[in-house]
Amino acid sequence: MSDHHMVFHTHPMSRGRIVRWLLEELAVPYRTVVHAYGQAMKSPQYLAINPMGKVPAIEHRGVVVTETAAICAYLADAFPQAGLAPALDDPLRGTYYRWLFFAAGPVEAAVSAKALDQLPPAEKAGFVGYGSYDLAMDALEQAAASAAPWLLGEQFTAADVYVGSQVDFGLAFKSIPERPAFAAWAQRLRERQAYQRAKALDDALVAGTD
Ligand SMILES: N[C@@H](CCC(=O)N[C@@H](CS)C(=O)NCC(=O)O)C(=O)O
Repeated sequence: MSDHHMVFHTHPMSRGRIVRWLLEELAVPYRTVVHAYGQAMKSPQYLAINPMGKVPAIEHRGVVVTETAAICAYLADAFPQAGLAPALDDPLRGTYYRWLFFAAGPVEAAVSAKALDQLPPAEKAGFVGYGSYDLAMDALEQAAASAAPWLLGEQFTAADVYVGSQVDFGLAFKSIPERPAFAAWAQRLRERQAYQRAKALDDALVAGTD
């Protein structure tokens, strides 16, 4: 197999769904390897790919990329013809990085802490990267409200896939509050053909029909 082949390590009920959507947006060929949760994901073979023993991960051009946000950003740059990243000299690259990193760091951490009932006391807000759950949600709402129709305006990018997935999953799992700006952006995202293709592929894997 050539180095240029893409291998996608995932589980259909995981953050791998985000990467699947991005891959479908790119419309490039890839081979899916599903890893069962538990011991299989902690096998020496898979730990050699991701020492965290977690999915998703990709292998492409002889390189492993882990971390969903990094995979999205990497893939958008690796296939520039798809136009899923702003040009390097485009000032909107700043907006792009800003929301990608905001979602991968503060939003993920705030949502996880809330789900586990582990939110820090209010007086520690200055110490915690996300400040408070409400502060992080208010800033995320600003991002969603600015999407017209996408985070960077007319250009749909990997930031819409990654940050938008946090909103989409958050609404589905009720881990983020229901707000009109979240609902409106999520609705536009769900209408994308690549979103629907990716969802169908992963839902089929979950149902065991693939
Ligand atoms: N920070 C990682 C998180 C990856 C992660 O936690 N994946 C979960 C599924 S969504 C997993 O593989 N859990 C199985 C385990 O840890 O054993 C990313 O954004 O990709």
